[in-house]
Amino acid sequence: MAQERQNALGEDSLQPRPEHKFTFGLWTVGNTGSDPFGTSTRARIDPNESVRRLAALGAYGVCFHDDDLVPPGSSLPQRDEVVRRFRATLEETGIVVSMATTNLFGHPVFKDGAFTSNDRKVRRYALAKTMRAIDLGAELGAPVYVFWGGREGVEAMASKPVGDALDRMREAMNFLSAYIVDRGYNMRCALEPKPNEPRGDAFLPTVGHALGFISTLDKPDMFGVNPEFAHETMSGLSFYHAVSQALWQGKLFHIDLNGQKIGRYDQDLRFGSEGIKDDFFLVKLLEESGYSGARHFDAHAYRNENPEGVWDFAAGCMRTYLALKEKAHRFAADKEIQAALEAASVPELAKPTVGKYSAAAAAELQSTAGDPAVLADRGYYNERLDQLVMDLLMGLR
Ligand SMILES: [Mn+2]
Repeated sequence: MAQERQNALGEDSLQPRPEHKFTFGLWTVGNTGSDPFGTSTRARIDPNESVRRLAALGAYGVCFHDDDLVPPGSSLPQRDEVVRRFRATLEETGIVVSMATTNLFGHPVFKDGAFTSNDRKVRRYALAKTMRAIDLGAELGAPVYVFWGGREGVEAMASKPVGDALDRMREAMNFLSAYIVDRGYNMRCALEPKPNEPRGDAFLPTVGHALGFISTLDKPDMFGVNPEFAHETMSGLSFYHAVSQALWQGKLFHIDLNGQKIGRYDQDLRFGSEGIKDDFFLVKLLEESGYSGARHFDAHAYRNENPEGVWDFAAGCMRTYLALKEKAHRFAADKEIQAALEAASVPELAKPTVGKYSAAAAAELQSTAGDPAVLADRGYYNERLDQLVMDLLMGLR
């Protein structure tokens, strides 16, 4: 088996390396296990310790909310000292900052929302906090800034007209993207949809909603999406389809990988621990699409793990990704699978149906469109194809 796992470079293909671009949020490995029903089960990890442990495992980068790195309430000299130490750790380990974001959900001030709070003073505070967090991200070289609207939502329907809330969200995005340009930061923005939790209903609940919203912004080219496996799956939607369309529209700026059972609360499980077939097609898609961004694991260790279990969790995310990447190579090289794709007419879907409209093309189409009874007579051999995929994933081929 060990022999089979050697890749073309002669290195163990399951060993994470920086060029795989695996990244973790400081809040992911730093998760202390607290949940709505119980307190922390693990101590907070110093961000510098997280960077060193992740570097030792072969990760590429880390990302953070402003408050993950700089404890809230820090004085300016304290903030600068935290940043100086963190930068030294990044230089020592070669780990990069791959993304930055703002905590606009933890403090009680955001209980009614941040950019969409009904209180204008809260909205202005949220913008000011975000500008400082963008400065922090830029200072440490983050190429992507993520907006997850943690508290941007509502329970009492009468309390928040959705159109007004979307106006305020758009105003915030326009203001902050102009700020990034004004400061000369080389940074793109990614919206992270989620259907609910912690709010009863969240604004921009799915990737589709976010893509539609982006087209209304002042600088739509600066904005893409940061889809998350758990969030799309909570909606009962296919994450693979969401990512496929984001790529198709040139809008996949970042991605949050994890595990989630359908219809549950946001579980943020280890990547690959749920939905292995979805994960296979997702990894295949990312690896074959030319996507060059971070493979970010927005997940955390089970609450019953001790501090060592956190690093088992992190290693497991990367190991499963690399194993599925190898399965994708085998899928492409497997002659029987390629023949099954041919039998299912997969290559034919990539061919234009009729091409650009002309009167002549329309007339030609009408005279040659065929007999539906004849066209209906064929099979598409999807059962055989799907079983070959299952056999591949189960290690039977
Ligand atoms: Mn996320």
